[in-house]
Amino acid sequence: MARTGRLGSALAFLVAIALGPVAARGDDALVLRYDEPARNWNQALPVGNGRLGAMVFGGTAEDRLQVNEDTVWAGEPHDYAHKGAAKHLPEIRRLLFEGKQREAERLAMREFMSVPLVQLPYQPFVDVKLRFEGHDRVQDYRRELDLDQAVASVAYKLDGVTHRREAFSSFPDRVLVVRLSADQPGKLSFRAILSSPHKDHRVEAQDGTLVLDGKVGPKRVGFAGINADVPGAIRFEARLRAIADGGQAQVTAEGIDVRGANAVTLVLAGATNFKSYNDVSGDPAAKNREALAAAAGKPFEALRSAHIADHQALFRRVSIDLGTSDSARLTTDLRLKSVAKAADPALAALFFQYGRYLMIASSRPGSQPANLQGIWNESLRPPWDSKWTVNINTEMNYWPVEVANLSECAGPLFDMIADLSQTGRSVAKEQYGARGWVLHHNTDIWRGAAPINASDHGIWVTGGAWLCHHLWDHYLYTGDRAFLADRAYPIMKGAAEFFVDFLVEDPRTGKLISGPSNSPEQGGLVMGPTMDHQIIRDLFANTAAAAEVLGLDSDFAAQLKGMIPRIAPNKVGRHGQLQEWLEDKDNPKDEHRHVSHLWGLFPGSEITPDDTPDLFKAARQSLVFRGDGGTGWSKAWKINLWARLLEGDHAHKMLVEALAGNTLPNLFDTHPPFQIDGNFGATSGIAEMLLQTQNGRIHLLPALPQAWPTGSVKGLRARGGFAVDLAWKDGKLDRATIRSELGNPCEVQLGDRLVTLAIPAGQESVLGPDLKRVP
Ligand code: FUC
Repeated sequence: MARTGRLGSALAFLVAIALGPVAARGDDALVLRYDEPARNWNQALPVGNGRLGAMVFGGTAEDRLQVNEDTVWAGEPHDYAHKGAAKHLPEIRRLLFEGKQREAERLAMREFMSVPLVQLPYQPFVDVKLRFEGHDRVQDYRRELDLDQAVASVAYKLDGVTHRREAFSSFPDRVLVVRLSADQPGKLSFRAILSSPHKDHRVEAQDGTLVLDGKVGPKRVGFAGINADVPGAIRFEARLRAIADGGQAQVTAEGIDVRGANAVTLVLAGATNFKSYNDVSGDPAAKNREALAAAAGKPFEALRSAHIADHQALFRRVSIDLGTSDSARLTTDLRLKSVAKAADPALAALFFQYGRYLMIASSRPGSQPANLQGIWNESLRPPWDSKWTVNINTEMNYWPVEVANLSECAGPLFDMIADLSQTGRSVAKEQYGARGWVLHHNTDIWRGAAPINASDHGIWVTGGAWLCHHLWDHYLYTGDRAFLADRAYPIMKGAAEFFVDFLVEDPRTGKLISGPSNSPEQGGLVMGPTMDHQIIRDLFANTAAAAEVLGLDSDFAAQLKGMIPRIAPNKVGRHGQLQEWLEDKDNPKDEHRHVSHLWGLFPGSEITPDDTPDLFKAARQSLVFRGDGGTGWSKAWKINLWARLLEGDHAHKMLVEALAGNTLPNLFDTHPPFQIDGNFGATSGIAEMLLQTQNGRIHLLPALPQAWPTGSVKGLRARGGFAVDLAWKDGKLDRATIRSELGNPCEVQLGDRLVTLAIPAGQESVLGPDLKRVP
């Protein structure tokens, strides 16, 4: 007998049962609701603390929590740069300039790709299974995810006893917590089991704790028949402890058996030996012992309230009300099924907040950034390895982070960019003979930066430059000079240096162009894709602006500014489209999911109705040609693009199509399959419909759809250090409150009206329907 607990006082027992999922819940509008257990992973509900995540199934006879830890990856520290490849660069360019694309791609495939050719996959961690004998036919079953509390819960009745379970992943206490209870004394009995999909693992009982330790094995990885065997360096450990109130708990290697308890708190700690992309000398057992010793000593209520307080400090910064309808009474899966037919504005609001919830759950200071699946992955061979694809997907993950008031959650992205600015240096040097750093279209936990998979789409040079847009944006939103000086600028400078060395003159026009590269992910290897030029102009302009703010490198800033007008400009083609390439060769029937050349419209801001009306029209035409179809993330991008085109009804149409066609029962976006980018992209898109702040202007309700005639949003952020609350009625602004944190000049737009306000730092202005100040 390893552990018994008989101290459950009557009071603790009453508190435990009063805090079931129904009693403790806050706002109904922020709850995902179901009336049956998850039958598959896409119905299970995610919890996470940035690093440690779980998919909660909510079964009755057997419940499952599929657990992830965000540093469990295949592979080992490795420099992927292709040494000496730079000597082939001139020949690849020559072939491309001569129109010999296939030859250029073949040469590049042989001599210019990452070593090995592919990167390594993110891996699952452990499973916790809870077995309840006889819990087969239950009544009043209810399963929920409360976004406001970040708690997943299950409740049902069996033989007159109500059983409840709550699960959350605590950031302050660094553990996953499951609370089990029954509303009659002594009625809780179950067995908890730990397992792992990794072959190399064992489970044992140590001092009343169930311990699973294991290792990620070697992987055979490859692309198009070219394979490599890569050893695994990650060792992982999970520790599970049960703290029982009443009854008895026995821990053996087979599991934890609980008999006749009133309530039980399960606490799970998880860790690996990963320290950084080039250091795997950590001690997972020591980390877990420490986390468990601290957390398991606290009463459940203390764990729960610390978790909720931490979560709400972020989550409650923004509230949104887009109106409601009868659909709001349905379970979440049924709402999704009816959203195309019956208006459900509250589902749009829930989806917006779900993106914020997922950000808080998958990206917290010290964690890895949200990957293609956030942190939730059950497969040893996940789609696209559940890596970071940076030719759209990773950036889309972080589109909402500033505007939706979760600035701190961008920290892990910035940490990753800092790593890449180191690993990308050897790729810049070895493959391009260039200064600075470069990142191609993917990276993994070892921060691979070289071109992977195939030369036609893997050689795309602006991944790092695009990520730098997020660094500058963070400065624009926060005005954080120390961040700009110490973290952002040196990285941006390195990225810009690469392109100063890399850009070449187009012999046909004398313009500077980017290449070899591609327009993700179509048309193959080319010189001068439009997207690259938009991103490089943005990088140069932002880097020069950062240098000026910091009073540094004035010659370099002048050089960058001098190069911008020499870069090949955006061009309008013969179909009225914005050209995707230098040549006017776009196919108007092409409905490819990527809309890369519209980068300058969103997330970039060089194409606007006022400054570049012809390009604005051409970008719209290109988007019309691409159509309204696409993968989950493609539709999410189109929400943002239609919002930038100031067409709210079309943006709303894209949102409804994303919900109806590319959203799983647990509200995860599906490519298909599950890919989290579409969740974050939709959250950003909804924000863009309500508020835009590019180019120094705060544009209120720029793309309000007819479907949301009356509503409000509080706590959005605007570039320049502003917080914005909006309320509207009958499709018109009713009231806007703009709080200034930095005292920056403030130009506000509503329809065709423009006003300039001077709001001192720390103060706010309230504006009425006509943008007049309300006293
Ligand atoms: C890019 C996209 C795919 C997918 C993958 C993860 O390659 O083109 O659609 O999203 O990333």
